[in-house]
Amino acid sequence: MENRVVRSACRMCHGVCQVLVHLEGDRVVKVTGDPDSPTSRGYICPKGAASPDLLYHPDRLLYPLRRVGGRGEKKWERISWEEALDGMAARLTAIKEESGPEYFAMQQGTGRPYTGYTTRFANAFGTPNFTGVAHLCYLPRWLVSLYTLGQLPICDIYGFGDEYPSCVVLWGCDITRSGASDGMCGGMFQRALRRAKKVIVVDPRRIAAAEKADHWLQLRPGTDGALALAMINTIISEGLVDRDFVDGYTVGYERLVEHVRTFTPEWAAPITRLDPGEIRAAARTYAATSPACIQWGNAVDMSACNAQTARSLLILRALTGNIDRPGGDVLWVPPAGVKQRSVFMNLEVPGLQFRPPEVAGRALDAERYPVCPITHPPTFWRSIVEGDPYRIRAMWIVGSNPLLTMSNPRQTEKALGMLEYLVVSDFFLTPTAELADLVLPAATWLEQEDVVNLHKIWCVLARVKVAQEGEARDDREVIFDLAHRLGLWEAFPWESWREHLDWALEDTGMNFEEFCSRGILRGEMRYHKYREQGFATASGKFEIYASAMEAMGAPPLPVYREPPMSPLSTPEVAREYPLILTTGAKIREFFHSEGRQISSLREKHPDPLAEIHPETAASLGIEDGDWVWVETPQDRVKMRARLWEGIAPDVVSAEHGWWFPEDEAPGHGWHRSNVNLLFGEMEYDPDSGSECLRSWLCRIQKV
Ligand SMILES: Nc1nc2c(c(=O)[nH]1)N[C@H]1C(S)=C(S)[C@@H](COP(=O)(O)OP(=O)(O)OC[C@H]3O[C@@H](n4cnc5c(=O)[nH]c(N)nc54)[C@H](O)[C@@H]3O)O[C@H]1N2
Ligand SMILES: Nc1nc2c(c(=O)[nH]1)N[C@H]1C(S)=C(S)[C@@H](COP(=O)(O)OP(=O)(O)OC[C@H]3O[C@@H](n4cnc5c(=O)[nH]c(N)nc54)[C@H](O)[C@@H]3O)O[C@H]1N2
Ligand code: SF4
Ligand SMILES: [Mo]
Repeated sequence: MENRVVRSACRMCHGVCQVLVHLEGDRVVKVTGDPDSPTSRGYICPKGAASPDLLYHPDRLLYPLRRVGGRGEKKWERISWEEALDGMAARLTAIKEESGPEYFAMQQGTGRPYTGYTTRFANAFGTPNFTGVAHLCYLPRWLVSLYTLGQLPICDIYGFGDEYPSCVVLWGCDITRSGASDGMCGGMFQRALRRAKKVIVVDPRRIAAAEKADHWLQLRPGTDGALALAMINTIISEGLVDRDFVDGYTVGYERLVEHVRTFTPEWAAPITRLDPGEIRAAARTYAATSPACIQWGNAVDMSACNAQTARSLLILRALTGNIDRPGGDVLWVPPAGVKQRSVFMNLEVPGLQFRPPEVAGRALDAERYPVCPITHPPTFWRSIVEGDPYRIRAMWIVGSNPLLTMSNPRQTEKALGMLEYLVVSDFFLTPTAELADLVLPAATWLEQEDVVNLHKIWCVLARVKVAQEGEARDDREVIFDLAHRLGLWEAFPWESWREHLDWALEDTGMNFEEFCSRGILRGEMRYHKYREQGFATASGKFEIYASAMEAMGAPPLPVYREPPMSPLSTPEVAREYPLILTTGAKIREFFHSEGRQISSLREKHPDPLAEIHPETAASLGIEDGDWVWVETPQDRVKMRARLWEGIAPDVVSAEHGWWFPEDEAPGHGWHRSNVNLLFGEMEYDPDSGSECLRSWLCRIQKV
């Protein structure tokens, strides 16, 4: 048997690492890090190494299945792709003709290879109802970046400008544990941390980077907005502002000075529970050590003021002159000639806009959240249950498991049961997929070819198809085929996926095969671009005072809002539920609700964990490893206690995404340890509609 090694790009998470795929004959036997990769330099995490276990997993969906019994009765028949897609096209056409395109909805989960193609399909079909998780993951940060400076700033850790960050801030982000996020590799970030003179960590948990940090700000969960404002206040009042940048390239500074006058560290101290001196010291370090970059994370996205907090963090970068300078937070230049398909880079390409204006008025969430790029999920699911303003009839979920990954899942379950027609594309029969009428088997990254660009921006990577199990298909081929059956050629003018890839590369002078032999194409980075071309905003400046936010009815200068359930906002609830709950810090071995059936990963992390301070545990008679109930006014779930002094005595951190593939179908015990059951209807962030998943109230009891 011939042994080969193929260079490709991993996609067991958002995907940034270039890897080597080792084959014996046709069989993938191993995946290892690629030492020559500029994006990852040989790094691989446990999920990446487990890729062959996903590819060959015996439970994988390999053929389209049609439901034959009652919903959730687990009776299926295998059908051909022809039959599956013909049937789907017929149902969607009938619904469109009888009721209108808005009676069909789509959902996707986190960013995946097909991001941009699902929205393109929804737009082309004509439905404004596209939902998912974008309101509480990454998109609020990205959107306010567009409104503030025209592009998302990203940490410059690669040394392209011969400088590395002297100060690194990790704000609600634990990238060295998770492996990767938002297009950055944890291994590369570890190098940046080692090289930095100063490290600042903002996290209620003592993450690995906090151990050696110069400042670890262990704030009360959900209060990042107050801390950021107090740091802005300090930098202004102590004269640490980079005047050249602020005077030359921003608007609204004077109004900001007035606005933050009362947001002193003394104001923030009782909110964040940090010492005013600690806040001042961290602000001074950040402002005085340059270049500095802020690696911000998902914790910023899930509060009562996520867009506002993100705005404050953008303003901190501008006040200190760290925007688009080497070693700071930069605006990447994408590789020349590659047609940018990423939603994060190119808004011109049809389908990359989340809601076409001509159908926006028929969306289910008429009273929109201004910074919510999708149909607001809680409003969406409620509208199905209540049939108000109308009840959608059909839905296609591509790669999401909302029963596990979204708040208030009992309502979601009810809603899914009320649909006339549900299609789910996935690798496995998850608790969500089990409720479908039709399930479509998706190809893993080892079965796909791609010009990988989502999230990274400064480069594109080659992904090479090396395997094919059963009839699993690339979701994008499925979207193309269905679109063509529906006559949507204008939005999908390519006969095949490969033709599309060749099209995306045509201006580089390479076809897909030639690109694969190169493996990576990089943009030619230039810094300080704003000096010649300004910023891509209405004023051409960095908008400290954001006119775009104002136009949408959102505060144009950043504010802080207290979580709707907290010791300060609901002291009466806090008497019965005295602990502060944060959920969903990412697990190294799993991607959200994925991977629980992969034994090489599950062995390393067998049970759902809730972290509790040893003193708190002792007062409740709980020992390390005990099963406990984590309970909120909404519901309770069972988790294993992990005692840890790296968390404050009144804070609990619980993992998300837990179901038990080894348990009986249907359901696989999804009610047992699913933290999202703990969150029901609530007061959502008025800008983004985000749920407050990082700061709620709970109590703990031994099972
Ligand atoms: N309480 C709480 N809840 C959270 C979070 C939290 O911090 N706290 N985090 C939130 C965040 S940040 C996010 S992004 C969401 C994630 O939410 P989801 O994206 O819904 O979560 P996943 O479990 O990653 O994915 C769901 C399904 O997609 C399938 N899948 C994976 N890749 C593919 C593919 O290429 N094609 C197809 N068709 N299917 C695929 C998987 O098998 C899995 O069953 O969860 C959110 N949920
Ligand atoms: N292994 C693995 N990697 C992943 C994922 C995965 O599921 N598994 N998911 C991917 C996705 S979709 C995302 S969005 C990213 C997210 O990855 P990150 O951006 O790193 O975010 P999280 O891991 O969700 O949370 C980071 C930190 O936030 C802290 N935290 C909790 N509450 C608060 C708070 O109120 N304020 C502050 N400042 N910090 C708080 C937690 O203690 C945790 O250490 O990871 C991606 N990478
Ligand atoms: S961090 Fe993500 S891209 Fe890198 S090896 Fe792990 S799963 Fe793959
Ligand atoms: Mo996410």
